[in-house]
Amino acid sequence: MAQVVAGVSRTFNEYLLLPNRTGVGCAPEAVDLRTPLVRHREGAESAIELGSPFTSAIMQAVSSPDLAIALARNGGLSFLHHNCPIDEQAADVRKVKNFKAGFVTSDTNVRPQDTLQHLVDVMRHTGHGTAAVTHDGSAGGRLLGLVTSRDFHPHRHDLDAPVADRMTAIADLPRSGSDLTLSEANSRLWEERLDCLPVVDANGHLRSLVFRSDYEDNKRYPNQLVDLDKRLRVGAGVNTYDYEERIPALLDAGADVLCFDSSDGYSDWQAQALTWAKKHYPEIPVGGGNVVDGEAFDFLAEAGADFIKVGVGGGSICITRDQKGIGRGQASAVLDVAAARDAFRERTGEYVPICSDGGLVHDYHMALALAMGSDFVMMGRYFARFDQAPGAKLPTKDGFVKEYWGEGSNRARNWQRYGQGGQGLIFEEGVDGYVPYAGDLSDGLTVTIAKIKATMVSCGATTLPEFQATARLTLVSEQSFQENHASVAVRDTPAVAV
Ligand code: RVP
Repeated sequence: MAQVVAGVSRTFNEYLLLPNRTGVGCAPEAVDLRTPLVRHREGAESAIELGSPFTSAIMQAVSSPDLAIALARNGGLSFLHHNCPIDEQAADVRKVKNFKAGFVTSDTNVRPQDTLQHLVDVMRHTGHGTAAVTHDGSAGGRLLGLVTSRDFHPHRHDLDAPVADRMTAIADLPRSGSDLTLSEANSRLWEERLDCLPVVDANGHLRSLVFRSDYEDNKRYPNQLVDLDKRLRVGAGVNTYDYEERIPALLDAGADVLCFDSSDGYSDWQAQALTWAKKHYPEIPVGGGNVVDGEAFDFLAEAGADFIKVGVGGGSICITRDQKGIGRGQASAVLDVAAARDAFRERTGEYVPICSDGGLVHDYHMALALAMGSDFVMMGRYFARFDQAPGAKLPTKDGFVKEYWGEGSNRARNWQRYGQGGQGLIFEEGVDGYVPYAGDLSDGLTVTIAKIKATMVSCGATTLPEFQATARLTLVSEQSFQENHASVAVRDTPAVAV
C-alpha cells in the first residue's frame, strides 16, 4: 500500500511572516542580500557568492545573453538554456563573458559606399543615431569613420549620395586601442568633449564604442556579479543526455557554473551525470535538481551537487501536476529540503545551498521562500516580463504583453528536461502564453529588492542567514487570506477633490 507522507502540501499563499522586533540600525540601507551559490565547508566562504538572491530560469523564453547581462549587472545570475545545439549555447555564453560594461558592440554599421538612404533605414531599424562605417559594414570590420544623425538631414542632403560624403573619416576621428579601462574611456569622453569613442584593435578593426550617454548608466550598477577578471558571471543549463559533449564546450566558452536541468532530478541518470562532471571538472560548480523532499536532496548532495533546486509542478507555465500527478506545494517542498540541507551540514560539515525554483508570483513569495530556507530563488515568469527577455513584446488593448512559454510546451519541446521516454515530447507538460510587460529589468528588480529589504527589516533581520534563523511564519486561513488585499473599490484614475 502506498505511504502517505505527513503534512499537507502547502504553497506560499498559505503563509505570512510575523513581524519581529526591529532594532535601531535595522534599516533597508543596512540590509545585505549576499548569499552563497555553491557548496562550501561550514564557516568558509562559497567560491561564488551572489550579490542578490536571484537566478533566471533555464528556459528559452527567459535566459538569453541580454537577460544574463542585465541580471549579472544587478548581482544575480542567469543559467543560459540548453534547448539548442551545443555551439549555439556556447556562443551565448561567450556573448555574456565578452560583455564589457560601457563597451558596446556597435549594432548600427554601414559601408562608406552605402547610400544615406540605407543609413537612414539602418538607424530607423536599430533606433540609434551613431553608425560605425567599416570596410564591410560589420561590427568588427576595419573602421573607416563614424556618421551620426547630426551629420546629415534627409531634406537637405541627397539620400542617394554615399555615406563617405557625410562621415567623419578615420583620420579625423578620436579613437583608442583596446587596452583602456572604462574609467579611462570616460575621462577621454569628458576631457575631449566627445559623444562617442571608438575602440579599435591593433589592425584597426572596430572592437566597441563607448558612449557618453552610457556614463550614468554604468554608475548605476555597484553590485555586479563578476569573476576574477572582472567579466560578468554566467551559468549554463545542461542535460543528462549530451553532457559529455556539451559541458566541455560550455566551459571552453567561459561558463562559470553549470546546472543539470530536469523536471525530476531524483534519478540515477542525474547522479551519474553529476559524478562524471565532478570527476572531469572538479573545480567547476555544478547544481542539480529539481527535488521536493529531503530524501532526494540527500541523494543529489551525496552525488556531488554543488547546489540543489527545489520545485516540481509549481511553475507558472507548468502543467506537470495536471498531467502526471507529480509534485508538491512549493512552500512544503522548500521547508522539507531546507531541513535536510541543515541536517546534511551537521552530518558532513558541508553547506549545500538550495534554490526555490518556480511558482513565485508576488514579490513577497520571494521573501517567504528565502525565510523558509532558500539560499536563492529561480524565476521564469518574473524575468520573462522584462525588455531583456527574448519573448516578443506584443500590444493589447490594455498595454503590452511578452510571450512566455514552458520548456515542456509544444513550442519548446525540451524532451531532455522531461524524460518521457525516447527523443521527443509525447505529451505537453507546459503551456505557451503571455505575461504582462514590465519594462527594464533593473527598474523592476530595484522595486522587488526594496520590498524584500522592507520585509526583512520588519522581521528584524539585515542578512539572509539572520532572516532564516529568526523568521516566524503563520499559516493563513482562507478568510484571513482575503485580508491580504484591499477591501475597498480601488481608484484607477487620480482622485479629484470636490
Ligand atoms: P515560474 O517562475 O513560476 O514561471 O517557473 C519557472 C520554472 O518552471 C522553471 O525554472 C522550471 O523549473 C519550471 N518549468 C519550465 N518549463 C516548465 C514547463 O513547461 N512545465 N516548467
